Amino acid sequence: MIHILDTTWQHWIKDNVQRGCTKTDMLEVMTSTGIGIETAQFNLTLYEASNHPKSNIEAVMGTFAQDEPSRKKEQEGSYFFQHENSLQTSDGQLMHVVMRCNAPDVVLLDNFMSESECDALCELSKDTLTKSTVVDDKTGEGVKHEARTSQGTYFSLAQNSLVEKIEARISEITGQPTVNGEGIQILNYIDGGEYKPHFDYFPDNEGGRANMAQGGQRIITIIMYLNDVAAGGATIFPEINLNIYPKKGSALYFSYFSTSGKVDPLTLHGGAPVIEGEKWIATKWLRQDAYTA
Ligand code: PD2
Ligand code: ZN
Repeated sequence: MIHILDTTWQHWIKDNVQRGCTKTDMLEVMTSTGIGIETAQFNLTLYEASNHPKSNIEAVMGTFAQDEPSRKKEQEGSYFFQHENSLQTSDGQLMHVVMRCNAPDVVLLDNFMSESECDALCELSKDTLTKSTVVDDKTGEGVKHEARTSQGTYFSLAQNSLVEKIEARISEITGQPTVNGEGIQILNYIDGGEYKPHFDYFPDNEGGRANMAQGGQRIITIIMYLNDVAAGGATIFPEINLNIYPKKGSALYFSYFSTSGKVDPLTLHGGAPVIEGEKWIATKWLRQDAYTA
């Protein structure tokens, strides 16, 4: 039967790959000690796969010898959805985990919000929409840019009872205090409106550091889909070839900041152009610490 070899062998494979040994030579040594050929081949393939930069296999492997601590270990505890297929927040909202990816840390929940909550958020914001901005590299201020062609508006924390309820729900599913959240942002995309791929965490430049002076780095994003979109408008993760299509009431969670302070470039993401109809979302960005701007 094929099996995963113990850590001594895993280190042996790693050392020999790094020394430049050929697969054939390694297989010969391994089989000469009594390891079956299929197990030997399997473990070499597993080593290759678990060391690929975009690998998710280390989460399954766990023990495989790596130079860096595994992503999975770094992210443990960073989210709430370790084992649940569904969860109910204390306000009675029952949601289902539709999809989960460990590296990067991405979770899709349906029924995060009711249809009437989605409609109310759109209704409350439709008269205050202005052109969306991106963070300027130098000043850290919001500036208009062709990469982001939506219009939007912000709610302040607990601005009304609905916003307060949604913020409490977000706090429960992320395990983060509500004061660590930036205000909920409502975005509306029409006619080809898009948000080109970007990172939600701040870059290590002047503008980024100005933004991090209060509240620290962004660590988690929640995108809540407030309507169904006739065509286009997916949230895309080009590094992992993942597309999430808007579904009214569902919420997309992703985190990108490890306990050791590293950000995760695999969370590069964007909003694909809306082809037909319009797209409404609510976005919440969570910081490391309390944020009061
Ligand atoms: O509209 C989206 O799907 C989208 C894509 C990327 C929203 C954001 N980023 C965001 O609000 O950060
Ligand atoms: Zn984003």
